[in-house]
Formats: sequence, C-alpha cells, structure tokens
Amino acid sequence: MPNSPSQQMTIGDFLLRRLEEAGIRHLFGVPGDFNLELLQQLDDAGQLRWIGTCSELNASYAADGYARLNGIGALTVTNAVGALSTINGIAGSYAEHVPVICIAGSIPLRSIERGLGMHHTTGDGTWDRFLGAFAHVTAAQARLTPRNAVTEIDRLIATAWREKLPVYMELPSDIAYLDIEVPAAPLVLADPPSDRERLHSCAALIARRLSGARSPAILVDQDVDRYDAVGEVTELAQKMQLPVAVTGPAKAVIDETFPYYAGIYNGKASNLRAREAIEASDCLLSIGYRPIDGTSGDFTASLPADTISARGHSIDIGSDNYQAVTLKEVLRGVIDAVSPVTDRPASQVAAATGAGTRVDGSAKLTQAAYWDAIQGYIRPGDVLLTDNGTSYAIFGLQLPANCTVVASVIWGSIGYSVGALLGTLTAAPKRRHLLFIGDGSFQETVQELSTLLRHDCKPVIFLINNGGYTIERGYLGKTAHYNDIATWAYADLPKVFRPDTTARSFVARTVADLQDALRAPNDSLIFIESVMDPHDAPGQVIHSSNNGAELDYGPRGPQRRDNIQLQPAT
Ligand SMILES: Cc1ncc(C[n+]2csc(CCOP(=O)(O)OP(=O)(O)O)c2C)c(N)n1
Ligand SMILES: [Mg+2]
Repeated sequence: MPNSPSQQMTIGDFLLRRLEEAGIRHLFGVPGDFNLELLQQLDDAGQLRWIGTCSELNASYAADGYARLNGIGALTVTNAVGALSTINGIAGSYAEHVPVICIAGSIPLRSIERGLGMHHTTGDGTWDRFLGAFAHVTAAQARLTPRNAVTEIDRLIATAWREKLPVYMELPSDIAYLDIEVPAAPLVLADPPSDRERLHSCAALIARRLSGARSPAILVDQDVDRYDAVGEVTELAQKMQLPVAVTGPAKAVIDETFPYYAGIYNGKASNLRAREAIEASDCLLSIGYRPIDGTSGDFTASLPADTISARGHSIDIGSDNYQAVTLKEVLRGVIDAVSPVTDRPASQVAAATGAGTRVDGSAKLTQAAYWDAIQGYIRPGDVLLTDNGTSYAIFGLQLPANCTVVASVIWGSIGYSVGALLGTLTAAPKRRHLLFIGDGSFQETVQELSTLLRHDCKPVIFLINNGGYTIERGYLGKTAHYNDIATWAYADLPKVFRPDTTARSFVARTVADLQDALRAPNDSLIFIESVMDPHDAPGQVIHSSNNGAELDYGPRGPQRRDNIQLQPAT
C-alpha cells in the first residue's frame, strides 16, 4: 500500500492499538517471561486495561464471556504452559462461535533461528507443536515476525470477527519492541457488502416463500446473536407476525416477552407451542441451527424438508446455495420485501408461574422451591450465567425483557461460568449479573472469585451445595462415591479470597433462609449457598440425563441396573 499513510510503531504497540480499534478495552490473562514485554507496553500505553486472572483457563473463559457481550475479546498468556491451559476454553469459544483472540507470548525468534532449547517447550528443540495444537480449535493462527506482523495481526483479528471464532497468535518475545511500518488508518471491522444480485434474489425468494405460506416460522440459534441479527429477526417476526422459537443455546436471544416468541425448540423435549410452530411449518426459516443431542431433543428434531437454512454468510434454499451474502442484509431485504401481516395470533408461551407461590418457610429447601424463588428474583436486563448441572433449570424459566443468558451448552465445560462471569461483568458493569452454579462446577474454577472480589464486582452467585455431581447421578452412579465431592464452607470463600470483603454471604437451608437472602441489596457481591439434597433435581434435567445415558452407553450399558440412576420423582 505505497500510497496509504503509514507510521512507525513497535509491533507490540501496533497489536495493542489494533485490539483497541477492534473494540477491545480489556485484556485478560496471566503473565510469563514471554509476554511480560507486551504487558509493559500495555502499561506504558495506558489504554487497554489489564485484568490478571488466577489461571489461564479462567482467562480463556473470561475472554469468552467478555466477547459474548462486547462482540470480541482477547487474552494473553505465556508460551505453552499458559497457552495449553487455555485450549479447553478456546475450543469452547470455537464450539460456541465466540470471537476470542488468544495471544501467546512465545519463545524468541532468536531461539528458533539458532535452535536454542528453551523452557516452556518440550525441550527437544521444536517450536511448532503449540501452533499446531491450536490449528485444530481456531479459525486462524500465526507466529508474528517483523515482516508479517501488519498483515497477520489484521488478518487474525478480522477473521475472528468475521467468522465469530477464536484465533491464535504467537508473539515471539524478542520482537514486541521492534519498530515496523504500520498503517495510520484504523482497523475497520465490517463484512464486505453482499453481491447485489445474490442478495436481491435470495431475499426476494425468502420473502415470497414466507408470504405464500400458511404457517411460516423462524428457528433461531446462537448465530443470530453472534451476527448481530436479533433486531432484524424480531422486526421480521413482528411485521409478519411469525412465531419464533429458539434453541437452548439461543435462550433469551429473542426477548421472551416478545408476543411472537414461541419458546425453546428441542425436538420431542420442546413445549407444544414451539414444536408445533417449527415442525408443522410450511415455510421454516432456520438461522444457524446446529443439531446436536442437546438442541435436537436427542435427535428427535424434525424440521420440514424444505426448510430455508440461513447462516452468517450463506443461505440454502432448496437446491440453491447463496454465497457472498450477509445474514443481516438478507433479513433486511426480506423485511423490506414482505407486506405486513395483521391477523395471525400471537405465540405467547404461558406466563411464568412461581414468584409468590405459597410455601412453608421453615420447610427444607427443595429444587422446586428454589427455582420458583429464582423466577421471582430475576429482573428485566439481568445477565444470567448458568453452568452445567441442575442449574440448567434456568432454561425452563421465563425471563423478563432484555435479559441475556450466557452458558456453554454445546461445549459444556463445567466451571466455565465463573471465568465467564468475570468477563461479562467487565464488559457490562452496569448490568446485574446472576450466576447459577453447582458445587461440582464451582470447585473447578473457584479461584476466580478472587478476581471478582478484587475488582469490586457485584454479581449474585447462586451456588447449589448438594454434595456432588447430581446431574451425573441421572446418568449413572445415583449413590456412587465417584459422584461425591468434598464439602466446602462455600459461603466463607468470599472472606478467604478477600479478607476485607463487603460481600454478603448466606447459607440457605430452608425456604425462609433463601427468601431472606434474596432481600439483600445489590450493593456488593452476594453469595448464596443453598444446601439441597443430592437426589433432588429438576425433572427435566434428570430426564435428559437418563436419555443421555441411553445414548452414551447403549443397550449393553450399566444404566439399566436397579437403582443405579437418579430418576425424576414420579
Ligand atoms: C470440564 C468438565 N469436566 C467434567 C464434566 C462432566 N460433568 C458435567 S456436569 C457435571 C457435574 C456438575 O455438578 P454440579 O456443578 O455440582 O451440578 P449439580 O448437578 O450437582 O447441581 C460433570 C462432572 C464436564 N462437563 N466438564
Ligand atoms: Mg452439585
């Protein structure tokens, strides 16, 4: 680009500048000798804020949570020992379609070129193993050099943003301070405009099919959120009065108070309204749908044969595959092309019960009473994080307007939500954040509570203490010791992690205890440990575990032995 204005900048400063231009204001991670020089540049520049985490895995979860609310996120860790600890989280971002930039401060180019064995390697003079490992779980990877830094930094950030997937970048520690020639113009993250003919014919065909149908409907998966098309989907549904069902991973992507919201579609496990709307539709527009066990009701989903399948950058209609179009532009084209419909009845799923159901306050806390109380606690605009376990009951609640749900339904790595909470709170500090987690999941990533307290975050943490892995007891090992865990004094942990904490901690053993805790003001972190029976679980969750065991172990598996599996109360 000989004619574009350029300037001299160090590689590290340029990288930090590009992150900021991409909309990243915080960098998560753990220092090491191979990324300290970048952290010094971050400190000197004073733009990005550093959020050091207790572990690299948690940094990867935090960057993921941050990216879900901010559009994109980043972390930096040290060579191999740090990087490989993030790989579970990064693969999770890949599975969940979250753009995260993982920057590994790596061994100096000098040691690569001279064949010098280094620490944080396998000690055999190799240096490509980790780039290779990340190639399996990222959309793009690069080791920066002074020659490729400008093009590779821009390529990786743009790829993450466009594909909604993580990328992996190695910054050798001896090049961050080298001056290179960089573009003066800021990075612009935008999709290339659609091919006009493809866009027009695709939007016109979808409009024609939706308009000619008797029972058109929309199925929404996560990508509607990732590709920022929620507004368009809602507008289209409103204009044509179309029922919209979502998958579990897309819980609350469509406002659950929207009159045409039809509930969660999950094959046979759907509510009747959602199932009817989707399966009996004579023109289904499905957006980003990825059928796995948890989004297809264990493969009982049955979408109409001529379903229109839309993705972020392409659409299938019948035998046609439309390329060079963006989801947002296609939906805009459809909205403009259809005539308003005014005589289709709304889809409203039944209003939530709960909140106010009369229960005996002195009664031992049960899962049923717990979720009933939680239903009443949730306010419009809350960010809800849920981990795997009985806390999946969140998916059965009906949420007020403008709530966001952050969960890892497809990847499903327990403990994700604690790190992710640090990320969501960092991205949206003004919103109220509620974390729903079990004791087993919490034990995986608990130390990040320390970082939440360190930064004066004020979430409400709802921890279920049921002595172990209750959701797993629904697969196998109802009373087995392998599903038991050590008992911790969970509610004491805020004090352990921050001795001068103002956090309010509660242990709820009865309904009245819980109600009391729920009255606490949200002016500091609230930690509510609720003690419940290991064999108490929401029916839906356990039913799904029972089904999972059939799928996982097959007809010769041990799951059919007497009383080996926790089953829903009859
Ligand atoms: C990293 C990881 N390890 C193991 C699992 C398997 N697993 C899924 S749920 C679960 C138990 C969760 O227990 P807890 O958080 O206590 O929830 P509960 O069902 O008891 O409420 C386990 C071990 C997993 N999903 N991810
Ligand atoms: Mg548990």
